[in-house]
Amino acid sequence: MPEIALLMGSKSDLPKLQDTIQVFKDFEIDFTVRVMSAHRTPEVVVDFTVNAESNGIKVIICAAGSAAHLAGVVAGHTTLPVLGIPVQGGALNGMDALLATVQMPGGIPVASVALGGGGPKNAGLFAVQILALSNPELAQKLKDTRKMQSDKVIQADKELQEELQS
Ligand code: RP5
Repeated sequence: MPEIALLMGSKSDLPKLQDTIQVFKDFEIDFTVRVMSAHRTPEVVVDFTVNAESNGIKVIICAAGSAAHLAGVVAGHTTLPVLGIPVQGGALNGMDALLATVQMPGGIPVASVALGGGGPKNAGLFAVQILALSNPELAQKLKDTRKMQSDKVIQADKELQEELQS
């Protein structure tokens, strides 16, 4: 049963969410990915969200661009943790989506990741970190991944020093 739901406002968002999906694959997490829009299919969004907890979902990630209301609407209908991915693109290149996602009113939290760059990947990792609170095996995998990441940087620095000395 999926514990993470990744919702996107449009199928056109999918290419920007590959890093998020890759995290779930890397950590062997059961996840569901859906297209639903706060504007174009609001009833679908509400129906999915009010049933999410009883369907076993523990974290909901919402990705949307432009007037990005998906994360806010979802957060208004659940007490599950909601992460927002502002999607780059459109006339303002995502600045509108960033502000819409991050500037939530008090009482209805949405944890926004960065616009572009590592944002989509970090949304996936953050969701895994939430699940890891009650899953020691997942917690260990996260620690191992961090260690591999650090090792790569240390190795890159070592190689750079060798290049500079040759
Ligand atoms: C948002 O509008 C979607 O999340 C997408 O980023 C943007 C444009 O959607 P399309 O017109 O490409 O379907 O709701």
